[in-house]
Amino acid sequence: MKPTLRVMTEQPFNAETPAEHLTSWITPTAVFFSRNQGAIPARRISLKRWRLTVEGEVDRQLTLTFDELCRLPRAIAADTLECSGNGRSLLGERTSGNPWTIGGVGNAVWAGVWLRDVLAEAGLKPTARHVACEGFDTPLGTAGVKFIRSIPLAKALASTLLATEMNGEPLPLKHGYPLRALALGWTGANCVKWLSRIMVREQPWEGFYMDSVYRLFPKGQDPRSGEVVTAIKLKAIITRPQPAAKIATGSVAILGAAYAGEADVARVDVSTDGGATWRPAEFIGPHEPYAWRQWQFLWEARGPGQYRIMARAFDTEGRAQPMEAALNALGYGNNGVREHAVAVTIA
Ligand SMILES: Nc1nc2c(c(=O)[nH]1)N[C@H]1C(S)=C(S)[C@@H](COP(=O)(O)O)O[C@H]1N2
Ligand SMILES: [Mo]
Repeated sequence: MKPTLRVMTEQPFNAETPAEHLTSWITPTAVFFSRNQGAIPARRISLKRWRLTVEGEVDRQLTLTFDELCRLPRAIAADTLECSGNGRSLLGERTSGNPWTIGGVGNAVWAGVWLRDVLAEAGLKPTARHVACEGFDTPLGTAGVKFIRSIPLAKALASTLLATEMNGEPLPLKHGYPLRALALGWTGANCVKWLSRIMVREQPWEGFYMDSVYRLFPKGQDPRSGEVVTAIKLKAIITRPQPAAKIATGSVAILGAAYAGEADVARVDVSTDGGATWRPAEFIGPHEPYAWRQWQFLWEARGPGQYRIMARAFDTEGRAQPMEAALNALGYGNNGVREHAVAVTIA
């Protein structure tokens, strides 16, 4: 059977990964979630025509060809990418936006060059504080606002990859071919696809995608009163069994993943009785910075009945995943535990 995404909107194309495809450490590229504010370019740009410009608070403005970019030292990093709105439909309160369940997240191994090496070629002026990235995708809608986002210079220098490859292949068209930014451990909105222009600035970029959305503010307040969404929050998800699955009594492997953005997941606890008692899960597979950890919990399901299984993550800095996420007007960052509750019928 051909793997498929759960499509939420066709135009722009927004689709999430079904939970059964979140069980491997690397999310297969074919089912990796897709989130777009504008139109995915119709075809791959020719690499001969493609250029990356670097401008603003730099000593030398640069215009790099693809070959010139690829001559910089090669960088490889795993990174779990999550859309800021992931989990929105599982919030207690309704907020507008794409109705993600748990599949607005995926892990891949990305390769390319470090943004810091590109910035070093251009040379930073002492006034440089923020790095704005612009993609060449065409906006949808009458306002025609381009997807431009800036990140603080410190993040750009410390841990931001410019990726030309995803899981060992050229970046697929819908994930930003031929180049995308990846602020490692930060939400998708900080990871501009189809990257063509880098603007080094004194101030953050101002515009719709910086000031009106991707901010955490209470309903009815000015978006600008809220913080810009940056790092991905601590969260555990259950990938198997599916909600409302029917399973026979006996040994049941509960599978899941847990991620912590820039932090490291230290432990995942699992409850099979709706949160009354908890026991630690066991980690399986690779353990890399910025990447999720897969885990399993072997459960002896003895009697028939309804069970509520839950998972909760803890990081190495002593933080616990909240039982309920803090609410904000746009429903970002739902990392509450309740969304992982599933009803299991024992046959
Ligand atoms: N140029 C451009 N970059 C973009 C976007 C976009 O619409 N245009 N969407 C952002 C958002 S909100 C997310 S969650 C990620 C999604 O990346 P993916 O489609 O590769 O999964 O891309 C980000 N980068
Ligand atoms: Mo996103």
